[in-house]
Amino acid sequence: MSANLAPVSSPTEESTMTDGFNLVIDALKLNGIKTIYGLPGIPITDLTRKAQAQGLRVISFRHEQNAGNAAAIAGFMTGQPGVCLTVSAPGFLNGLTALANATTNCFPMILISGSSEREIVDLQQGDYEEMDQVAVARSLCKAAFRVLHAEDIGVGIARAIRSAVSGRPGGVYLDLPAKLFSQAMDAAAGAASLIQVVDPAPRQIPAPDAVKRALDLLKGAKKPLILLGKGAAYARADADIRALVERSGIPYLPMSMAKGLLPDTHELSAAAARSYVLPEADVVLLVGARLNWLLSHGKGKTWGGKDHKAWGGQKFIQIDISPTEMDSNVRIDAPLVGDIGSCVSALLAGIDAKWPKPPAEWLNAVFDRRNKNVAKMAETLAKDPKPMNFHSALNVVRDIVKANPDAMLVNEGANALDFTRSIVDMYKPRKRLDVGTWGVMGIGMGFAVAAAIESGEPVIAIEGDSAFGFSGMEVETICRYNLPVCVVIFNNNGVYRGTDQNLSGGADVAPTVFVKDARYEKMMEAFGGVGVYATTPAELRKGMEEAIRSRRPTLINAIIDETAGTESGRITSLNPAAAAKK
Ligand code: ADP
Ligand code: TPW
Repeated sequence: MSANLAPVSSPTEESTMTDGFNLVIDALKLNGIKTIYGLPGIPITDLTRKAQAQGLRVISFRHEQNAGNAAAIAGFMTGQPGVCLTVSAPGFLNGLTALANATTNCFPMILISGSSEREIVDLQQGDYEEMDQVAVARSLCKAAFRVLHAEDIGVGIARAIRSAVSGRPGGVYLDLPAKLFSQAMDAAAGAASLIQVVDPAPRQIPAPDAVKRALDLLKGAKKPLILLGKGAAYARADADIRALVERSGIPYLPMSMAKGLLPDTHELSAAAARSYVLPEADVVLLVGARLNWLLSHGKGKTWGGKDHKAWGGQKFIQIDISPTEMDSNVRIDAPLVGDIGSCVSALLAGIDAKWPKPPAEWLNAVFDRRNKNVAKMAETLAKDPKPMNFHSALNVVRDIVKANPDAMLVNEGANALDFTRSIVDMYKPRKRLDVGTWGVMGIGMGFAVAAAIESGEPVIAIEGDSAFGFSGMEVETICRYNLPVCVVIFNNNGVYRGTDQNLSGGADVAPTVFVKDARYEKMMEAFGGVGVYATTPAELRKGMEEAIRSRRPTLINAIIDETAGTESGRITSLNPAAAAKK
């Protein structure tokens, strides 16, 4: 270690001074942060070096958006804010998409960015990478702070942590101008200025009358349904949520990232009867799920309404930590505001052995429908078409995940997303990580890296070929850190599929079409990982089994029928032109 990198955080006889670099690192460590996801450059290169020298793990990416996505999903997985570190203006902007996405998904994350000199930025005198970053970030995150003096670093980091994890979690921006890092101060005073945040995400206990209102409504239901969202997964109230479902005997539906909160094979799962239960249910208990577009805003035909805007007649009970979420789309008859752990345990206290199970008529109708759909799907999965299609490929992934329930599953694409979500069962909480509330492409490799780092488990990333392209360069990162990531690209030669024609008849291919038979597996080989070209389910299975066994970075180029995909996957309702073509 060179002299200028020696830790000076703990005062010794020789060193009674500290500086901004060390105070930032000490403040993060004091608050249990173990990993920084980032990309070095002016003015934070030394911060990354010193952080590594002082025991933080620094995971360096090839693009800040991927580092940001890694930090965001680390926040979801651990409940602690994930930290992303970027350079000024362009690096900051690259990280900002991930910060906004984290906020949209309620993932706790802190984007720390170096920035240029305030005096020059504010007079717009044209500094290196000049930008008023706090002003830009503010509208895209929960909170944005700037620290100008070394003695305020402790407060700045404490505020960032609290803002990220308390209440509804989200993204926080922390601006650290270049000059801050070299500011020296007395080491003892510096240490005293740091704050170890006490109870960063305080429980929020629901009001007893709100609990009673919810229980009364639920008890009177003839066709009750529980809807679990990713907030329920985030809340880590796994045992109580399971008890709520099992003791009440109410069928439940998991949203995408809530899959596995109870095993998808659970007898009360209504996942395979979604289009039946949503319009039929009379009382719906939402647990950490918003009535946003993913749930058709709680109204319209999906919910049995007579047209796309009409209320379907359901009554809603909603558990959420954010009071203003209530009534955001339809009336919430029984709002239950508080943290999910406290709310669910309060409900459980009222659900005793005498609790009336839902009418058998409802349960039979739901499970008949589900069992029929499961049987139909089993038939489709058993087919072995040539070329391989989404179903025959996912039949393999489904088996591999079943055999490796601790593995993390990352998933993005359109068809590659929708089919994986419905075909691949999850068995444990917080194992499925995907495009979330925005349906954003580009989370793949960032999520995969963080999933491996934070869990230590093998990671399977099921990627559309278009989706993969947004973060594909991070296969180098995966190889560099030798992470047990198996990327499976469902390669159908384009966005959604590979068969579109140029309507002008000109020489350019259609906007959705890629190079045919692209050899993505060679990208992994280029950096020392394992590449597999798979045209059959057997080859795919062999490649995946070997990847999980060896824990070596692996990329499987799974060749899928290029006619197999539907435009926009299953959200054609938002793409009227594609819907008309169906
Ligand atoms: P999904 O997309 O799975 O339906 P959403 O992201 O729409 O889920 O909803 C998650 C909800 O969970 C948000 O409204 C958020 O406020 C809420 N939430 C997150 N963590 C908690 C918690 N610990 N307690 C209560 N609500 C929470
Ligand atoms: C940041 C729009 C939604 S899905 C998709 C795009 C480009 C790719 C679908 O093709 P893919 O999957 O991945 O090959 P498949 O299985 O259907 O063939 N930019 C961003 N986010 C989104 N959602 C888009 C564009 C989009």
